Amino acid sequence: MDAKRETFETRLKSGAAEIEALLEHLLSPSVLSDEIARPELLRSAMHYAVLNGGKRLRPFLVVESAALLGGNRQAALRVGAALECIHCYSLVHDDLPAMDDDDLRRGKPTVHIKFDEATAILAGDSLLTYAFDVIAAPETDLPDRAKTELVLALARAAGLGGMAGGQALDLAAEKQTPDEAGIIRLQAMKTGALIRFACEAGAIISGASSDDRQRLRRFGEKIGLAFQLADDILDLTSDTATMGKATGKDAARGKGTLVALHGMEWAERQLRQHVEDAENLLSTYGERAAILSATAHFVAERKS
Ligand code: GRG
Repeated sequence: MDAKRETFETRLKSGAAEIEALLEHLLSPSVLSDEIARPELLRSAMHYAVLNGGKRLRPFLVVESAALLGGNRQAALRVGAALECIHCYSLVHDDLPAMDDDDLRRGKPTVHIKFDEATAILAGDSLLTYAFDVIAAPETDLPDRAKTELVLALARAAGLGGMAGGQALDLAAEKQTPDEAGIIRLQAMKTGALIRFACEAGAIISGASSDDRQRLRRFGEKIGLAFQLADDILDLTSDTATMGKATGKDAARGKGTLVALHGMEWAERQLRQHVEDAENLLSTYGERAAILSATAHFVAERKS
């Protein structure tokens, strides 16, 4: 492995450990002020949904984007943990019988299999709500203005006009395959919006200029495109053991993806282009952006 890649992987691993320690604390049985009680079955389902492996890519992007622009690291970790709660909620709900109906996630039984469907729905609901709690809480050491901006941006990324809306379009696409523009929009909403938020959040946390915020946002968009394209390629080329979830489902359902539309060679070329575009957006920061550049490569070259 080359040295750059090794530095990146070490940093991703130590970042994941830090986020997991914080998530462990946030999802402990200790009741917070103004909470009445934490029902144990629901709490343990949330804990299982979140602390079950996972690359922790989104929190890593929040922390590293904030680091690039001089933001408060502890605050970035809390915003990253909040974002991971939303990501994990989306996976729990996506795996439900009414949606993708999957038994395996991150190599383990999905939440509705391990617990039951009602608990999985409530675990997802509570993780979604908790994300906004974690950002707004006094322990997140940021000016109120930054917290409001983060809450607004995260709500827009996760809701009707973002991830949840993208999931609705995805379900509709099983009945009628969208055209290329439709596929791109669906993917930008379903997968891209949270990744874009992760990068933009680093700029908000740092109180960065609007130029920096815009650049980080566009970087997030590019790696969101790369992430989805890589996911579509992996769905065709990888296996359940490596991915920790079912593969080949898109093709089996005849689902419209850009890979299905243009072929593998095009997809790989396009993937390289997204990484190059993402790196070019960071050129103004020079070596300071080396970790974010390496993240763009990782997103495109990941094996799971
Ligand atoms: C149910 C509201 C709602 C939304 C679901 C994210 C999502 C929308 C569905 C997941 C289905 C899926 C496989 C999407 C492709 C991209 C994706 C989110 C992959 C999983 O993310 P990783 O690779 O997973 O970052 P880990 O396990 O590493 O966190």
